[in-house]
Amino acid sequence: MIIVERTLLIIKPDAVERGLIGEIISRFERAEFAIRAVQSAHLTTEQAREFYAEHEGKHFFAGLIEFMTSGMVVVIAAERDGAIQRARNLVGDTNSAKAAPGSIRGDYGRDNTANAIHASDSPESAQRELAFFFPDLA
Ligand code: FUP
Repeated sequence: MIIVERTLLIIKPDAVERGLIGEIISRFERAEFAIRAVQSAHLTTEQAREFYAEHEGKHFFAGLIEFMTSGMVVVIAAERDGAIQRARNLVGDTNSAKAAPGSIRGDYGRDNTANAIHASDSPESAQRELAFFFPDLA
């Protein structure tokens, strides 16, 4: 049985600023994801802190919030079977320097923080993150 799954992607400020929205969305479309919702946003500090609440208290938290609120982002609900793990594979390692060539972070990320894209890391995270940005999505 094919289980269609949704995941939440965020094209981060570094990638938006460099004109990579189309390129990144194309990678997901070529990988047979269906784009179900897209929204551009400039996150407030409150939104970024809530979205990344699990990282509060970590050494990189302040820098992460500063970066995520530094410019426009594009938030995407993307769907296909195995969407969460498949998206993580396309995205690559958190640390762009370690991410495989051909992965989005490997090709476009700068470091551990400015790493081009977010993708939900589990079904629980996907559910929470999709509800956070797209509460009306069926
Ligand atoms: P990921 O799921 O790959 O985005 O990675 P994490 O959930 O571990 O981290 C979430 C975000 O925190 C990363 F995308 C960027 C930021 N981060 C840092 O800024 N420095 C670090 O050392 C680790 C993570």
